[in-house]
Amino acid sequence: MPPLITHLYTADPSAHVFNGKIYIYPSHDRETDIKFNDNGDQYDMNDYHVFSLDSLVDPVTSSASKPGAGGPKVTDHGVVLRTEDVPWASKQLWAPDAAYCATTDKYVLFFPARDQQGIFRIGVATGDAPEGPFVPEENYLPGTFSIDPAVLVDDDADKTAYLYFGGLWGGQLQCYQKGHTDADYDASWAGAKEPSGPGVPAMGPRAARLSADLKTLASPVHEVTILDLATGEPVAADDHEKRFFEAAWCHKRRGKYYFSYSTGDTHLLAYAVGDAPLGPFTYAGTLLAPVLGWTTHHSVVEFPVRSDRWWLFYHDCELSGGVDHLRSVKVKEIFYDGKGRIIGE
Ligand code: FUB
Repeated sequence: MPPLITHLYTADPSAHVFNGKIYIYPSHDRETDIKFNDNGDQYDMNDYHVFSLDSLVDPVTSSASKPGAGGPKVTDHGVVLRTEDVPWASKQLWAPDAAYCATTDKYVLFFPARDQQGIFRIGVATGDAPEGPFVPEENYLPGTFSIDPAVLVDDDADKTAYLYFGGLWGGQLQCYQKGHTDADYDASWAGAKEPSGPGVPAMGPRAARLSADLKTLASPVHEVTILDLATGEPVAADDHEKRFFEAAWCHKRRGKYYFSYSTGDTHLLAYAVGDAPLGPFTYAGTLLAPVLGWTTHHSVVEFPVRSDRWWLFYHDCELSGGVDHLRSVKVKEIFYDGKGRIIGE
């Protein structure tokens, strides 16, 4: 597939349909001299752009064969938030997401960044339109930590919203093995370390219910369980082809919740299925094989709404010739079989 956006490097695409259009909330990758390391320091992004598309020309049937030729027309709405706009943030605006809040009639951008102490937190910023601009809160969302926020607004009467987050290694999730408060943060786990060993379960992504205005957590932080289909037990920490690493996403189809994620150092997009927004989810397979580049990160969205056509937004490093921190957003259609399993790779 050709990249959707070729005038900037973009990654970690969170796509949503607002007012009949697709909006993409990606990271904005940039050149840096910072050396590649397992802490992800080279992902040194400092602003966000928002992009929109009126339609998705099917990349399979369109004549598009190279970047910029014949693919869907994408509008760049420009810079919508910068690090220097965010009072609590010091650096590294990583993978964002956004949601519409019916209670306030506002659009809310969720984003991770390091705070002044170098700890990753999740911030919120609000705007009047899906394309922003977004005004950040003075402080990060209380009770949050780590990276990669993703929001599911459920289709119940209250439009209950759930925030998923977390990421291992540079994302610091492994530093919260004792609990979810600042007092539980264990700096001795910082760096490329994670739980391991016979019988040790993988760390789960974190999730919580959001308040009606989407600006605070309305429930305690919960560790999401991903069960191994074969054993019925939580996926093992040493099972790097199945364990959660980062890039949480949750979408709902026909009453089932599909929780998808990156497996990190095995470079897969995996998914698990459950009956409730906070899980448990049972591992069900892979969505995407490894792409060119170390990271993989995505979103899944139905477009047009209620069409049962589903699209995987993802990224790879083809446009930069394989530079891990210079990625480009792509899209392709995905399909389900009669049992609701995603026909993956
Ligand atoms: O873009 C920076 C980080 O790389 C994201 O937060 C991760 O999910 C990975 O894609």
